[in-house]
Amino acid sequence: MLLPEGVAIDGATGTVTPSTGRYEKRLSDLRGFFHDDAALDRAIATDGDRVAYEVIDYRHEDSDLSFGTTIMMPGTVGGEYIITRGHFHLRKECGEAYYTQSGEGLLLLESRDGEVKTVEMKPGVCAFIPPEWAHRSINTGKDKLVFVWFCATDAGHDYGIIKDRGMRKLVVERNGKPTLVDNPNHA
Ligand code: PAN
Ligand code: ZN
Repeated sequence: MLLPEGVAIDGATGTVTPSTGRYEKRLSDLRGFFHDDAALDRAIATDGDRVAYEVIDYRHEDSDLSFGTTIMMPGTVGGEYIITRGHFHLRKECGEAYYTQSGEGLLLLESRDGEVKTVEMKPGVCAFIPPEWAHRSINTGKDKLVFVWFCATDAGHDYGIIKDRGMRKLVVERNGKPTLVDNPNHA
């Protein structure tokens, strides 16, 4: 039987204590997700293959509910702000919530039929991600972007569609400001 417990989440660093797992994605892991792979190669050659984001979870297979944090580094690749891969959930009834703790960003969402929405990510805002909306978070700030996510344990991730087709929109830095533009590679 699972026992109740308090889990400490540091909103500045994103550490989760206790946690059940973690992974990180480096720039090279995001090849095919940014719009400009040549710019990605140049960024890796210049800065090294740095960590783009880290995910820490509190997750028990015997419970329907999981949560954790995502910690995103600042920066751009070919003018595009650092992104997560982005995914649909495999289980079609599964939504999610993203509660931003620190930093600033944009949550980019795209429905199955191609509607695009954004939700501002900043401390105090909990973004509701409905089922059947692909979601990608984007760090548009100068500091780390840290958010807590709450999701069904067995929601599952489908990365294929986003990787193959791309999302319809990109968020790029224009005159120092985040700007939503069409993705020239969208298939
Ligand atoms: C989040 C994401 C996390 C990393 O936990 O998985 O922010 O983003 P990608 O999985 O798109 O690389 C979530 O949405 N879980 O369902
Ligand atoms: Zn998700």
